[in-house]
Amino acid sequence: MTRLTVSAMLLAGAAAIAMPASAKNLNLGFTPPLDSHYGDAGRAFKETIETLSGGDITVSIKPAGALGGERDVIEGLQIGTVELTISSTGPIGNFVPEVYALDFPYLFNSYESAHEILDGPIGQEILARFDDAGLVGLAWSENGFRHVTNSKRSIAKPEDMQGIKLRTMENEVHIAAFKALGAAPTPMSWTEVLTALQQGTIDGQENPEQIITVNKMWEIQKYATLTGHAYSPAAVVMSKIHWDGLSEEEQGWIRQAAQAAADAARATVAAKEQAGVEEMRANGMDVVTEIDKGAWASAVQPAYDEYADKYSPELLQRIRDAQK
Ligand code: EAX
Repeated sequence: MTRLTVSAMLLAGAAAIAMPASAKNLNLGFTPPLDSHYGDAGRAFKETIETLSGGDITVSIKPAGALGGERDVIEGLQIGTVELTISSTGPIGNFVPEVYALDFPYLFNSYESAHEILDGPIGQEILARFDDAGLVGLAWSENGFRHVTNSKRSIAKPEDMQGIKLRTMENEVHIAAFKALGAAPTPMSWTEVLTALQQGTIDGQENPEQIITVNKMWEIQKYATLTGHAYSPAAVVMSKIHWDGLSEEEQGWIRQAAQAAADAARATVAAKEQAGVEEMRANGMDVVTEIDKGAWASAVQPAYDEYADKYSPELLQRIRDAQK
């Protein structure tokens, strides 16, 4: 046996002695960079759970798509290869159909009403449905109100979207909405978007201001339009396989950490969104801020006509009624 093997075994033995028997390390993946509202949420989660557990539970943050796109990571949670994620709801409807009720365009009137609804009975009922998919929906973090960027032209009216090759999330309600606007929606994982924009295989994409600024999208997108066409929650989700391996006390700590993550993301968006629009302009983007939201909402109505009855129409109606 070589000296190297012996020292490696001694190191491994020492590490095992140093880590308490109940020690658990959880990987937490998301697609935005660490310097983002998702990163702030991830750090809040990590700090909270490591404090509450006295270090028995540690978290390894895996930003910028390190564990794959959002859909891949959700599949990883289902089979237990990944423990945790903070994921926009975009692809989640494919696993938990009730989540589609949150992705309809121009559904939420404001951040305040979105938070109130998501943290109230409706949002909690939807989180409870994650169980059916081998997932544990822990809390509603935040991505933000989504806006359109593109490299072709300044867009102000719905008809300006005609023919724009626009990347969408893998979300059939969003695909239907941009088809109704006359665009050519192209669903793909976020991990492919920046390259596709650089290569010109797509003309544009749609995301909240924070995603636009933290990815310095002015380097590859000349135009932005603050359409605010959909509010994007971000779910804090755990693999049920790993959740079931936790004690009740540890599960309580995980829930507290998830809410701390959600609060951190919302605080970052509230603090940075307006300055972010100025940053987009300062970096040369042509930003259209005033649009006729009524005209845009009417133009995407076919998405409701096609999907409102398909995915938990009762939830969708309750969300609309709660904002009257
Ligand atoms: O990192 O796929 C998307 O557009 C989502 O907004 C994602 O969180 C971006």
